[in-house]
Amino acid sequence: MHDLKKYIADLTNSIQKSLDSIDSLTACHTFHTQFLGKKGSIPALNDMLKECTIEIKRKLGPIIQKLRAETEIALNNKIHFWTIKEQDAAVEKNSFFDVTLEKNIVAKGSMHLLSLVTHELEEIFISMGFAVCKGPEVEKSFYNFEALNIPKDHPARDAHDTFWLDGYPDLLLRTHTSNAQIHTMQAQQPPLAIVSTGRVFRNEATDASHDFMFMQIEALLVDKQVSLAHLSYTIQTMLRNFFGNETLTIRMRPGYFPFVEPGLEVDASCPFCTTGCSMCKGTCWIELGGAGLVHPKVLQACSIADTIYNGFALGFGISRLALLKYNIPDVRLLYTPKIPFLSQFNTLNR
Ligand code: FA5
Repeated sequence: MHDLKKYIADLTNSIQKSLDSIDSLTACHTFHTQFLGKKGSIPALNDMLKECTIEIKRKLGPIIQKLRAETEIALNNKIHFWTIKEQDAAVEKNSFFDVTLEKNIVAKGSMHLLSLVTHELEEIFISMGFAVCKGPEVEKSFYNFEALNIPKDHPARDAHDTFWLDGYPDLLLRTHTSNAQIHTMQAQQPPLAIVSTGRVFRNEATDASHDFMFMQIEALLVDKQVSLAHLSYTIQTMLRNFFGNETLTIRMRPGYFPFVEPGLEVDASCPFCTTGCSMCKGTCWIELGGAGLVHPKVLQACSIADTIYNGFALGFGISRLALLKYNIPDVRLLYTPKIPFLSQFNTLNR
């Protein structure tokens, strides 16, 4: 036990040193192979633990699990940082232009509208003191469902038609960004405030407002005495900043999500019609997302004392926010390779 404990402590130090020395996306991949990959040092710890007594397993199991979760989050943050840094460097490199060329010969690329909107939303949350983190797109069922109080056979799973990975019974493409809540709370004790954006996947038919792959933004705040007033203020600040001086009407109504109690649905009035259209399915309202106070069972699943702490969470569709802000009539247009359509948004690039 003592030997393994010391080994874990040494490994934690060397993980930290390697993390600090990451200086590129390639280094991120090397780090992943060395520590988190199939033959990496962290999965190897589980093999070592298999040989130990139940008592040692009980003591060291959670420590290994925590090390893994913290390492995954730290690596995801590095990947996020280096992706942006390397993209910026590439843009800068290509921004050289030959003054002797005619103006219209130099074709300029730009960031995709969804990336712009994502950065805009992240910046709003950063200004409110939230930290940015990323959750994995290929996920274990535990993080996508069980830890979020959605056990097997729960009817709420029907709303998340899931892409499971062939040959890996426990792996899926995440159906929402709420998995980031669990990774965060396993790695960090409160107070905490994070925002997490990214792609999510659902095996469902597409229409003007639904796609099988879309983007969400998730925010989570855990502290003492958090109330619906804090949540409502955060949603209002987010939407007010995002839409500028909003002309949209926002409504909140009770909603059910197993991982929050009470739960809310947040809708915006349809900007495309006043009497009902295909976008709002005749209701004149477009659903932006869900929110609520974190369910005590979710805090317990992450070993956070629910008698001391509580929190709020929200999850919104980024694609829907983009449609509303830029009057785009069909979500599927965002993934077309139609340059004339996409380049309309070039002027928004900073
Ligand atoms: C969720 O995914 C919850 N995880 C949100 C949440 C987070 C609730 C935290 C409470 C606390 P829902 O399935 O309703 O909830 O999806 C959230 C939003 O994603 C929707 O309101 C909508 O804006 C967007 N969305 C859902 N399905 C699609 C789709 N197929 N295509 C595009 N956007 C979608």
